[in-house]
Amino acid sequence: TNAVNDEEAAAKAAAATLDEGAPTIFDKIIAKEIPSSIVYEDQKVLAFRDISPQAPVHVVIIPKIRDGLTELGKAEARHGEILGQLLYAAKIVAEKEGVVDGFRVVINSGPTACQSVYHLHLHVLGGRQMKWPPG
Ligand code: D5M
Repeated sequence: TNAVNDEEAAAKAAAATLDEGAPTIFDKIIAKEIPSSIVYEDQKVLAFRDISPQAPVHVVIIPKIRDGLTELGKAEARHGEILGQLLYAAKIVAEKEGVVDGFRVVINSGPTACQSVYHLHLHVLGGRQMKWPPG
């Protein structure tokens, strides 16, 4: 469909202009320079509602400090702790959102996976029956 093609085109454009040091829209969300609907926050991570929800519950979880983690495919051993914290935050968010009995966590890494923001993030999706394969 066109929607899928648009997503792919946007992801490729984002990757083509990717500068590892460049700030992303998520830096503005962290700095509260643009509004977001925050559902959970602690010292290390921030969780807010996705602007384009793909399920009744769709929350994005990010590390407050990117530290080179533009995408999961760039992770190094030193990122292990924050990666674990992000995954645990996904469970906290699922609980807060009332979907802990059935939810999905997605990480898109790179243009082939349609990543569009190069600041590592988890998607927490729930509130409806999920399908497999995810597409
Ligand atoms: O996911 C990037 C996600 O980020 C995508 O689902 C939209 C979301 N997004 C982008 N800008 C915003 C703002 N301003 N608020 C909330 N959510 C936002 P990816 O896996 O890179 O495709």
